[in-house]
Amino acid sequence: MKIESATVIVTSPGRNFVTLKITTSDGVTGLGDATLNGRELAVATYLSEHVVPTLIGRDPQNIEDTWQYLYRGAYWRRGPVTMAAIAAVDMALWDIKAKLAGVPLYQLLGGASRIGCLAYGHASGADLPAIYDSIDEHLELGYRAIRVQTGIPGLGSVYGVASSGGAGTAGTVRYDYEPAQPLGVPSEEQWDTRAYLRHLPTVFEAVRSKYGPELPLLHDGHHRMTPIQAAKLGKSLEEFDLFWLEDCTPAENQDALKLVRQHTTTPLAIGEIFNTVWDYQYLITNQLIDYVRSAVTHTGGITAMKKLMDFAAIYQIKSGFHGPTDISPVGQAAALHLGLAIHNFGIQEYMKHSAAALDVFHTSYTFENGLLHPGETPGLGVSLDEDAAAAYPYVQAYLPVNRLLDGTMHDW
Ligand code: GCO
Ligand code: MG
Repeated sequence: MKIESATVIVTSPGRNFVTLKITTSDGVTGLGDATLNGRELAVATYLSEHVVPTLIGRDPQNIEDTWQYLYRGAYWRRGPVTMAAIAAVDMALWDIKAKLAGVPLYQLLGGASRIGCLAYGHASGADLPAIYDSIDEHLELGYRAIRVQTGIPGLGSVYGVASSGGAGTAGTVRYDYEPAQPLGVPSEEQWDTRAYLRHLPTVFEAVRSKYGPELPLLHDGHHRMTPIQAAKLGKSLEEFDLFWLEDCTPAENQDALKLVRQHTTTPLAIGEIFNTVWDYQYLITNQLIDYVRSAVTHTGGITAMKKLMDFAAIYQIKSGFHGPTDISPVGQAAALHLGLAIHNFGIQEYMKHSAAALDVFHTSYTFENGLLHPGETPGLGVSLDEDAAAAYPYVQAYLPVNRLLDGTMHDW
């Protein structure tokens, strides 16, 4: 059996997605997600110009060899574009292998370790009443764990807070939060870390007292704090028992996380912008994080993430795979098969895709009683309607940028 063709499909049903479709000489097809929010065409071009020509004629069953061929063979290693491209190939080959075996992919990864994957949803609001409404909506949808993001008095639009009527692409669908916008240039948001550090604990105090001690609550700091600020925040949130504080610092200076750890027992989750196990080596071996936040889509696919999670398991570090809507249904399915199979699953981020996206991608995963399950369809369990995809051409969209009140560029 050989790889006969590989095509890159860029479609924008409400937001952009990049999908690789591999077809074998036996007519079996596999799908992989290569979506990199705001930089989609870089990955699409990397795939079509540099990767696809080298795939034709290869044995689709040799997944590890193909992974190493693309990683080592490029000479230029790592980085989000390269690793998203490798991830797409890897997912598509696992999809094919599981279809050939006639089993859902998780069976090839060791079988199910649980009945389903606990999901968390995104609740947000400009103020407490809006946050309560959003949490209530999520609880009604069945979520059993909730991320809470809040507006900050005195600041305009900030990360993580849905604007009413729908933030982001096309402005038609309310995702609870969808950051990339088709504005020609990135929108500009404002930031004031001191105001945030003052306000956030008051929100968690109110939410915790309204919803009681059981509900797992999460929060995303989105890389905005210095280590000492993060330490202070983690400490001030301790009494509200967060499931995790995500991306408290940019984590480029990984040693700095020691300072955060010394000051707080609030669990830390980091890694959505990481793309290889090497980005985690120091954090894992020094036990500076509790959850691995990578997306299967951005970290070299299932092959690489399985190894990364096995490494993390030695240190009792669990998964918290990145799963906002910029991970396509294909990437989300890959995360669910892996999450169902590994022992050290922690939680899965889940925002339902828009109706338009689900018109293009047909999924077999389910969400019931707060748990996601990848379904029993052989392979990844996602198909792509290419005619529907063609009706949604690419729309240039950018993630926002962030400035402090005096105009200084800050981490978004
Ligand atoms: C998350 C992330 C996202 C990112 C987005 C960028 O925790 O889900 O921080 O909201 O901002 O993936 O494209
Ligand atoms: Mg995040």
